[in-house]
Amino acid sequence: MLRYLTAGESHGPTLTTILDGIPAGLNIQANCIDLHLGRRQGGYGRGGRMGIEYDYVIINSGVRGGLTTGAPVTLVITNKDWDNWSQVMAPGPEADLESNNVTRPRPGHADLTGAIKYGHRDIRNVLERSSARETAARVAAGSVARLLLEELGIKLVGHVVQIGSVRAPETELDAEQLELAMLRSPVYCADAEATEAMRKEISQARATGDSLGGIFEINVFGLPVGLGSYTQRDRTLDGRLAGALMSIQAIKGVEIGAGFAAAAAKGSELHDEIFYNFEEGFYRQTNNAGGIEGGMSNGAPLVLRAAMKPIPTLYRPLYTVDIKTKMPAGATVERSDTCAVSAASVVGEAVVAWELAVALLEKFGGDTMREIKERVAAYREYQKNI
Ligand code: EPS
Repeated sequence: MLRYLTAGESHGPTLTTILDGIPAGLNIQANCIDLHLGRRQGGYGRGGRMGIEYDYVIINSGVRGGLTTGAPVTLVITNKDWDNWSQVMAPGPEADLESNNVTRPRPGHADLTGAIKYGHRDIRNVLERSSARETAARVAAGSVARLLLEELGIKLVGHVVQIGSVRAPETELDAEQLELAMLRSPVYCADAEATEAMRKEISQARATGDSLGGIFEINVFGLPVGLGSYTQRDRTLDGRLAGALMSIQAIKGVEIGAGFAAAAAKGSELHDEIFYNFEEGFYRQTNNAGGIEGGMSNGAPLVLRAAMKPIPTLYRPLYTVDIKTKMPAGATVERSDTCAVSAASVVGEAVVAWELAVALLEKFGGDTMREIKERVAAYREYQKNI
C-alpha cells in the first residue's frame, strides 16, 4: 500500500516526508526531485520567501546507490529561513512566544477557523502549518511517484490556463510540445500571447497590493485502461484525483474533461464515440470525458483542471477582527506572493502523480519495478487485443 505523510512548519527547521510502499529497484536521483522543487519555487508573481529558499532534497532512508530498497523513503527539505525564526519557533521553553504573534486573522486563510479549532490564541500556530510552504514536501513525494510512472511510459504535464481575467486558448499540442511551451513561459502557460497578458495582470495586482488566482490544467499521457474502479465510491479514480487536487492550499474547484461545461451540453454532443483499429485497438476521436469513464482511466489522456483562489494575504489588507481585543482591524500582512498559480500547477502534477501511482500499484501489485514493468507491458498488449 502506497502512502505518505508530511511534517514541518513554514519557519521550522525542515519539511519532512516519509513515503511507505515504494517498490524496490526504482531509480531515484535527488536532482530529479530538486528539478520539480525548483519549478515549484518559480513563476512570475512569487514572493520574497522564494528569494531566501533554494529547495533541495536530502534522501535519508530507503534508497541505496540510487535505487529504492522497498524500505520507507524519507525526504527532508531544510528551511533556510529557520535561521531568522529559530527563537520564535523553538520547540523548547526558550521559545519567544511574544514577538511575531498573530491576532488579526486574514479573511480566506485558515487563521480564524484554525485558531478556534485548535484553541490557539496566537494564530502563528495555525499559519505555520497551513502555509503553502508545506506543498514543497508534497512535491518531493509526488516527484518520486512521477519517476515510477515515467519508468512505465506515463508522462505528466501541468500548465497554467488562466490567471486573473486572462484565459489561454485551448491547445492541441502533444505531450512533448506542451511541456516545452510551458517551460518557456515565466508563468508556465503554453501560449506566448496569454503569457504576456498574464504577466501584465500580475504586475498590476502587485502594484496595487492585491493578489490573483487562476486555473491550471494537468494532462497525463500513456495511462493503461482500468486504473480505479466503479465498484466502490472510494475506488473511483476521478474521486481520488479531485480530492487530491482540492486538498492543495487555495484550490476551490476541480474539473475533469469538459467539467462544468458538460452540464449545459447535450448527450449526443458530449460523449466520446468509440472506434477501433488494429494499430491502436479501441480509441476515441474526442476526449470530453477527460480520460476517465465510470471512475476508471479509459486510455485517453487525463485532463484535469483546478481553480485557485487569489492568495488571502494582501498588502492592502481586508477588514478583520482582532481575536484578542475583539475590535475591528486590518488583517495581518504576512510576506506572500502576488500570484502562485504557476507553483500550484507543479503541486498539482505531484498530487496527481501520487494518486496515479497508488491506483497503478493497486491494479498491478508488485514489490519490485521489474515485476511491475513486466505486468504493465503484458496488460498493454492485452488491452489492445481484447
Ligand atoms: C510559500 C511560503 C510562504 C509564503 C507563501 C508561499 O513563506 P513565508 O510565509 O515565509 O513568506 O511566501 O505562502 C503563502 C502565501 C500562504 O498564504 O501560505 C511557499 O513556499 O510556497
